[in-house]
Amino acid sequence: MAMATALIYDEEMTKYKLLWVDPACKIEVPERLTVSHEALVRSGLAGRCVSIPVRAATDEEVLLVHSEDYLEAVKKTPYMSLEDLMTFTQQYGDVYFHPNIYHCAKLAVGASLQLVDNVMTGRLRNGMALVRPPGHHSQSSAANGFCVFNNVAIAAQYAKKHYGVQRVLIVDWDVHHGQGVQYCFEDDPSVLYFSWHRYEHRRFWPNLRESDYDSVGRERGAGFNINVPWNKVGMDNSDFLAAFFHVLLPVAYEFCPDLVLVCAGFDSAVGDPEGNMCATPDVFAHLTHLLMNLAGGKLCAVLEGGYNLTSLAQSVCQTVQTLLGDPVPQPAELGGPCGSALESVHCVRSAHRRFWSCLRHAADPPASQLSTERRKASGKENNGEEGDDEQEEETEEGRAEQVSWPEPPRRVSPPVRTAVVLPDGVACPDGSTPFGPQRSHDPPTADTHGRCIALVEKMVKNEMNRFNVLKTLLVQISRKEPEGQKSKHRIPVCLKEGCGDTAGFMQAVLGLLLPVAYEFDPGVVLLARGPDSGVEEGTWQHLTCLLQGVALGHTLVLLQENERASISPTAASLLGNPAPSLGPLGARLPDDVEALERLRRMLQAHWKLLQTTEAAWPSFCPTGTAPHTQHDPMKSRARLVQVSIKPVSFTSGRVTAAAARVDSCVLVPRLPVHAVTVGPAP
Ligand code: Q9C
Ligand code: ZN
Repeated sequence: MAMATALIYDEEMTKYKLLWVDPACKIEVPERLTVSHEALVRSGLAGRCVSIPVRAATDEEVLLVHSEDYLEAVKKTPYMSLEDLMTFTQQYGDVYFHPNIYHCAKLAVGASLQLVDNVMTGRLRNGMALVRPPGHHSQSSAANGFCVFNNVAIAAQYAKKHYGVQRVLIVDWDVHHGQGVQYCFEDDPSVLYFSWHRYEHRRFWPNLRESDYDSVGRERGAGFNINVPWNKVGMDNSDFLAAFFHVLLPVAYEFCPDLVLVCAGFDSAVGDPEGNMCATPDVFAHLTHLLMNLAGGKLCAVLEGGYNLTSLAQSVCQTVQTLLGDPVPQPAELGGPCGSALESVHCVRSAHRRFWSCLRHAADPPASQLSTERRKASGKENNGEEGDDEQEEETEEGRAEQVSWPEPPRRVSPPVRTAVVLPDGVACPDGSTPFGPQRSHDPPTADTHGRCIALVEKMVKNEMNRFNVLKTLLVQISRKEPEGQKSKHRIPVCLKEGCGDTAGFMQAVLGLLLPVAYEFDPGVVLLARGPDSGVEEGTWQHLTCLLQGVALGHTLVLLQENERASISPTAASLLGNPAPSLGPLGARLPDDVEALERLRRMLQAHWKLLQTTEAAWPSFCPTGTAPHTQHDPMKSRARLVQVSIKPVSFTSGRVTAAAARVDSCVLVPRLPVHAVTVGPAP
């Protein structure tokens, strides 16, 4: 049971709605909840979750965030006449009351707390609560933006109070700024709040100065409030992933939360009339996956917005299926972030570089900061395009809802997740399946090379990538100097103190390896660990887990013969178990941060997901190579990306253990690694 996923839902929360005409509120409908839940039931996902009953939050719990006066005022709403409800509503912004909303709001808080209880006690691994009303806009003494009580903020305070949680990470991927959450924790260093939001230089609701990137938190909480304002609509998967790779994930790993709460709004997905963004529903599988190994896997997602019922239901399914541990879909076409997204990322990184060691070498604030300020001040550059406000809204809304996108491909839930080929005398790790000759008359070690090749073939046949071309990402971890020519397809990364330096290692994984891996979009990942690599077991597990975000999880891991103690932890990671928390990461060595930053800047001309600034950097052309300016996997002859963290070359290494996710984990006695190279070498 410890690995199970909670689903919390109660039909009662569909039993309130807007009772009068209000164009600002008409999108917040009960069907948001019913379509989401029905999609989970229809897809069989609900049946795989543990269903936890909701409960009503107590006054004491609501008061963890809200004032007594406000609670008492809301308590009276069930007895108000329609006219009184309308009057009561008018003191707040973009929200409506209904005789049953107070009851539902208490259930929404209670559902969030049930989730925290089950995850914090270890009864369940993670979970999602489908709730109405949402919470992240509501404040100590105010309802706002369809929100009555701040579900997630209360959950964070509750976790601190009842479980002694020292650090909570709140990730708000809703397209609106959860200003209520920001106000609640602005001066609190124990809660790190990250929010991206449609901002458009303050022209978008809730039009607050404090939603901009320079609101970093106050006093002891300085550095613990991270705002990524989107100043244009149409942000897509690349833009969202860039914010994760270059802002959220490095900081989150450095912060090392004991619990991750997600303000899971899906109005940032394509088709949503509020967000007008272009991210496809499957991006939420990746956002979820990338967060799932923080806090030892303790992740609670609580529904916030999401107003396109089709997009909402698909996005909820992607999130829940990922929480359940199924392999994540192939990341859709990642063309790299747009200039406006990069400007935002650049601004956030420089605003936060004095607080976080991982950002210390972020670029200086952009020169264009001035233009940003100017645009904000004048607010005029859109003149001529913008007509009557109301009309604009209507057209925009209509446009968004007509957008169509392909239904996300059906995700597999493989019967065999991890197969192993083991050397003699090694027991099969729990949950894995032996691969290769298993009958007693088969020679035990006879053809391990053949078995490895057979395994790769099996993985490849299972799921060809969409180009029907096998692209291999080879990640080699070693203590030796790299050999051979550097190129966009051969990237040696050297750390001063080797792979044993967890902070530096994770910096390289999050800021370099993952963006390249996602953009490369391989069909299979080959992860090979050389002799005495020095990488800590837990760090290795994070690497193994994170790399399963690409190639539909097809990962072939090769371990050294004499490192048998690593077999079980590696198999566990391949099976989808959460990696252990690494502890707050200490300061990275300044030399390493600088070297990695330099490498990132050199490579960003070729790998757009490595970009962190909108400025055009001088193109880097390593001697003797002619990099393609345009990354076209069909035209590119080289199909092998080799990212080597602390130099490599295995020619002399004898490999024993190999493990592959989705149909495979091989332990191959005596296989020289270079023989396993799949596809043409560069
Ligand atoms: N075009 C949440 O997503 N503004 N709240 C409506 C109508 C209010 C969003 C303007 C949006 C509130 C939880
Ligand atoms: Zn929202």
